[in-house]
Amino acid sequence: MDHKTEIVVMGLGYIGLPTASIMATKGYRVVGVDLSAEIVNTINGGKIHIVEPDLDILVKSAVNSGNLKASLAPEEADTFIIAVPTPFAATEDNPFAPDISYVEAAARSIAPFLSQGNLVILESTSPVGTTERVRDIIRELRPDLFESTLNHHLSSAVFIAHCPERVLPGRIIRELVDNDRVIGGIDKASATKARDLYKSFCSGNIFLTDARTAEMVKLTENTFRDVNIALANELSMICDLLGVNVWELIELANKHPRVSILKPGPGVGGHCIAVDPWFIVAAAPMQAKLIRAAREVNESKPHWVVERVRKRAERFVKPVIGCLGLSYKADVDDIRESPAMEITRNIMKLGLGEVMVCDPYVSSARAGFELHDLEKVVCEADILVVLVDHSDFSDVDRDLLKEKVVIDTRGIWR
Ligand code: SAJ
Repeated sequence: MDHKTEIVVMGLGYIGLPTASIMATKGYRVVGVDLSAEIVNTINGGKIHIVEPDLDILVKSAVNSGNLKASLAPEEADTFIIAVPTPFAATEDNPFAPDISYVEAAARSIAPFLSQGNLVILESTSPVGTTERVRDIIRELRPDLFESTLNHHLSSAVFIAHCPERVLPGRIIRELVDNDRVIGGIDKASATKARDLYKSFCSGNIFLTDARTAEMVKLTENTFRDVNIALANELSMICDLLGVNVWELIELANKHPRVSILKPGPGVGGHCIAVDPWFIVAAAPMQAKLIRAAREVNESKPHWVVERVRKRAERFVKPVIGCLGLSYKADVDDIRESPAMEITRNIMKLGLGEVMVCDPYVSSARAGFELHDLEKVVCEADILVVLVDHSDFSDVDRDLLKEKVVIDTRGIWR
């Protein structure tokens, strides 16, 4: 029997691990590559290092089937999928500079293992032009792969495409299969070749385009959401000033058939929506005025919440302030770019009194401070600040809240 690896997935995070596991359960022989020995060992033991519904069962069955193996280094395969982080890194010249160094490093590390006819897919959300950069790196390191292109008039010696992930944390496994996908090839043959692969495990429609358009489509999707959340956040601050209940306002405005306002919150977090719009701003700073303003509104919201807490604490001598939630959104463990984390830390810095924090999804070690049970925080706090709408929080006995100051940034107790 041929045990050759068919797919190498670079990066075993929130996107790479579910993708590698789904493909393995569909029968592909997959090697998942990560820089962390701890992550590699955890996965090879059939366990996971992140919290995502049903991912544990999926990874366990993928590893047990013998089709998924984690490794510290890539190897030869037919297809290489890059699913590594693309954060932004402020520099002196450009405060919104995208950092594509992980993508570049992944391209460099797979280059020695490529053969003609292989397919390279970039799944990471990337600034426009990154897929071309991947091609250039591979061409520089492996000119031999491209020589026959000239000789035989093949459209691609190595097929390279961008297929941006679109899954929603908390629903990743379902959305990986069900969502429509956009695939942008470095050329037509690359897009078609990538479609054939995705068709084997995606039930959604697949739309083909060029790589730059696919990159911009993904950035646009997350920017759309950011701009719309910014409107909700701006309304929440305006309503506070005008004495209008923002939750009722939005509910009623949304009764209009063509109005659909999103929910205000403590700010916008996560590794995607709070980051990706900056890639557009960085690429077109003079044109991206609305996109930048929306980012600034969403970034200002955590400061506004801290200021509200400070004001409401004025009538106490040393209040106990209970902060509920640290993750960037409900029912996930991810604290990357979390406004809840930023707010909690800043409240602690103010030194107004004792700060007690609860998040059922996050450990004290990861938070960097002590966490408490929900019941303890709710009972002991004078001021309760709801920062995340975790399901566990909605059941709190309303009688316990009667004597307390409540700042509910998510509107779960209204
Ligand atoms: N949020 C609000 N109000 C809302 C909706 C969200 O304040 O009405 C906040 C959340 O609390 C969170 C942030 O926005 O802090 C982002 O949460 P989210 O659920 O909107 O999105 P993500 O970051 O978890 O996932 C997004 C998704 N993109 C879109 O919905 C356009 C997902 O499909 C992408 O795959 C993902 O980014 C990604 O990886 O790019």
